[in-house]
Amino acid sequence: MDKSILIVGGGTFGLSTAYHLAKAGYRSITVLEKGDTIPSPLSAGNDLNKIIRAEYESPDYAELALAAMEEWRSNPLFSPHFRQVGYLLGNSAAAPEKTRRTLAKSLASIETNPAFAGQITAINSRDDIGAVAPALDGPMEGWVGYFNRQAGYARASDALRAIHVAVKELGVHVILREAVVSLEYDKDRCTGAMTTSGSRYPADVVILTLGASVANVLPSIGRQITARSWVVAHVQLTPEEAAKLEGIPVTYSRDLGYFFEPDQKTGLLKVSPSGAGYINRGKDGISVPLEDNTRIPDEGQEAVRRILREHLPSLADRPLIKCKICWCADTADTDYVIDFVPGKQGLVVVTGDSGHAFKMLPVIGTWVKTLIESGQQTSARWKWKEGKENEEFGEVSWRVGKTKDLSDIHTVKLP
Ligand code: FSA
Repeated sequence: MDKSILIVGGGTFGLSTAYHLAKAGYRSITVLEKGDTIPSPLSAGNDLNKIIRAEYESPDYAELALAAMEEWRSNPLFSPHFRQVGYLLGNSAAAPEKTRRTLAKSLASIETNPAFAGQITAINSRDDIGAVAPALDGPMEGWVGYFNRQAGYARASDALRAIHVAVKELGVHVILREAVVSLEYDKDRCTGAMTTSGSRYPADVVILTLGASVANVLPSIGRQITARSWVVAHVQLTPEEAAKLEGIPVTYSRDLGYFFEPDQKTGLLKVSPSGAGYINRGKDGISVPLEDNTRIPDEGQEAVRRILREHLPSLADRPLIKCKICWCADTADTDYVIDFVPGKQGLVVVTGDSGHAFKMLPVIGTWVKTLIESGQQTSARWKWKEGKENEEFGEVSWRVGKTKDLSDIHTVKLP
């Protein structure tokens, strides 16, 4: 508790870590955030919505997600930002074998888990869709999957704002506009960090929670973390249109992409195409995020419209607004990396979200606390993955297609 803690990165992982350490009684915690606001423009959590679901092929993650969901439901810090509207997960008629198999595994994993008893409805026909989501008036012919009542979404930016307020109340120093340029060492011990402003932040434990940008500060992690991005777009609804879609489930056609209940305050509806994502490989072969995330691949627009045509055709020709690419820190096996950096003392990484971590916001920090206090990562899956090349790995079971490099394709900035 007397150890001073420096958390580099004020996003989903960083704020959850600060929150749980502060709650546990750590008295000297500083969070450095490069962006000028929280949620930071650089954070993947800076998003209207994120999916909250607990079905995982791996029972371990399912258990963690169920614990997180319990917090989303019952902890007053998180519950105002959670909407348990259910999750309609399936494949369109055109879906490839791969996403059909994934879906079958996902369904099998929850059918046998008592935590989901009575929550799941198989969807085998257009009428079945109408029964659980009557407001979806697109063709969805041949669309099959299931509806999981025990799921929904978080208003992600709102949740980050709330946890930011909470950590400040707990005495955490959150410093904005401070970008770390280098870590400081005394032999093998990490003693703190230096920022672009020339300030030094000494600490007993330095925790890097930099998401997709982590290789900028710790290049040696570049082989196990690949910055990979997906297109996010929104359409503007009128208040009447938004009201009609109030309460629709998070709907994810594995082969096409997903969308959320529109935000009733702003009328914004978020849509995101699936696929294998976009990287930005520099000269050294390591993919790191682009500075500007507001340009999207041309093909992203058509992919968004295709999702709308299939599910909500009256919105399919609307202008797409607030478009961006959202950067994830991908690992080859989609496991997070939560560990001490080998060969260094006092230096921890918490990264590798692999596009499935926001739901864990309420609990991530508890894992980091356990790591720091036990002095080693006992869970094999979250260990530093020395030597594991993060090359082509289209084999992530829920993704289809091939990753593209943004420098090989045309991108566009929409208004
Ligand atoms: O945990 C979740 O259900 C979020 S998946 C959202 C997504 O866009 C993926 O579909 C995509 O493959 C990538 O992992 C980024 O996150």
